Amino acid sequence: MSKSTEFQLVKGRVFADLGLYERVSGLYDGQWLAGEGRRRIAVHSPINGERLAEVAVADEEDYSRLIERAWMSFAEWSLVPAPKRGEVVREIGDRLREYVDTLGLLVSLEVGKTPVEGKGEVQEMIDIADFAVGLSRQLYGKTIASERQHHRLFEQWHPHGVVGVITAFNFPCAVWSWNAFIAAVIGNVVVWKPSPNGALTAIAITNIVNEVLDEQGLPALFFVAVDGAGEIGRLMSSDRKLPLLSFTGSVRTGREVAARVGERIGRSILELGGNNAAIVTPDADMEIALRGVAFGALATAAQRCTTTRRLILHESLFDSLLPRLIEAYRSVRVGSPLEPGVLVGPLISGRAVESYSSAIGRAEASGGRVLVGNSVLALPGLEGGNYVAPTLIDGLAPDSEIVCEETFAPILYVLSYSDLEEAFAIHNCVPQGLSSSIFSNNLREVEAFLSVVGSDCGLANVNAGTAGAEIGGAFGGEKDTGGGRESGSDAWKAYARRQTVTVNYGDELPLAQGVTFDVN
Ligand code: UN1
Repeated sequence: MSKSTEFQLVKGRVFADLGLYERVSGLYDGQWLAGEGRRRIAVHSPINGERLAEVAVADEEDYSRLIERAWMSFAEWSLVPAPKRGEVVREIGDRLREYVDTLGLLVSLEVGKTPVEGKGEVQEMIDIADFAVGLSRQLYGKTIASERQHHRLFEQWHPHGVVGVITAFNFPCAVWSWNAFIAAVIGNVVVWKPSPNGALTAIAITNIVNEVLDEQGLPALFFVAVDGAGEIGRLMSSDRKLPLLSFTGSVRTGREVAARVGERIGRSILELGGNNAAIVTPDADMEIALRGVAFGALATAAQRCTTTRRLILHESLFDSLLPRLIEAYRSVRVGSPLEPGVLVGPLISGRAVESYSSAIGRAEASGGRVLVGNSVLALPGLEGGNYVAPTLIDGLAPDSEIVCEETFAPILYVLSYSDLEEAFAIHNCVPQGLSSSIFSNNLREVEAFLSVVGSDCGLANVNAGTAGAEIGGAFGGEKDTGGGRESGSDAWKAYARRQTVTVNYGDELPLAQGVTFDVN
């Protein structure tokens, strides 16, 4: 079977199963809005450049109506007891279980992940749904000992209202669900602006989750507005009717979003770029280090914000571990994710391929040496796809401009260190602070890495790669990464407003701090 026939077959099966068409609406405000008279954007597969569908996008008027409807839903949903809201999210998680394979394949078609990674992403949604169900019975507030007699002091957590979620192409559904399911059990309603490159996945998910709500006679809670040229994103950032906005994307756009949200004194959760490093010491288990670095640096074609972009290698390992890594880079299969054995799929767009080439050019101009890679690949039968060879570069200064930037492409900078203090200095010298890892079986090295003088990132891994976090922990990073936390642990608190309550049940009015104020 030719690659193109196989692609069409997979597409036909996925579209039929998920109720997608060649022309779809990218606007759900309680119902799918008809595309007539609306602008459309085309969604292309990065696998072969084929047009998957045309999506009708929202304009300003559509957006205002959508926000109005979302607040109407909130009035109803916020009165449902939290454990009951949890039950609804459980039903949603169960429904998603029925679609793991096809949704996973849609992720492959639309953003180029391997099916196992696409499926993993849908699994991540199911996991967070389970987490949110448990959370729906654990939205605890504290009771605090009051200093005044016959007074009760406690705190409670209320939903914000309508929460905006802007997601990137690279995790076209998991990142939305981290926000959406947790926000929903707290009582919020969610408005989603997906990346145009992940629009079909967003549409399919929105269909599935609202179907469950509809069956239960509940109002729509998960709204979606696909954006044509950034205007919906801008409206969301400036909109006081979105008290909280969660944004995942580049540092550059994140700065704009944060400024707009800050201007209106709203709240934001920022999940911006990473520039994650793995330190490998002479005391590492080299098999684990090799696999951990390769997965971290190559999975999802290096288009995760947690991708390993810098390898900080002890100078003694340049003759042993590095040649093995070069060999792994040489032999890893790049191609259509639909083909068995392929580990590295396409980049999302032609522009991403250009940034790959330009980053390598700049690295070479700064004294970098390409050890393997540096080629844009034209693969037979996949002419319209965006394929590049995974690239290793050494010889660069750790603080050189290109090493300090996040390039969303499979380029790994290999940097050398001689003592651990130097490794930490190199590690922490970039502006981003998302994920980090150390490969070592030496307790002292590991604990130093985890101490205050070690990794300055939001995520620290020991003998595990920088990518591939579980949903149970809070996810996010420091410095230019934006400080936001999503997913597990107590990240839910960002989706709620805390209210400190004082109740006087006595027959006097004692004042705090012993203040007296007698008016008669
Ligand atoms: C992202 O790249 O935006 O830890 C999120 C990981 C995934 C999530 C990445 N669970 O790599």
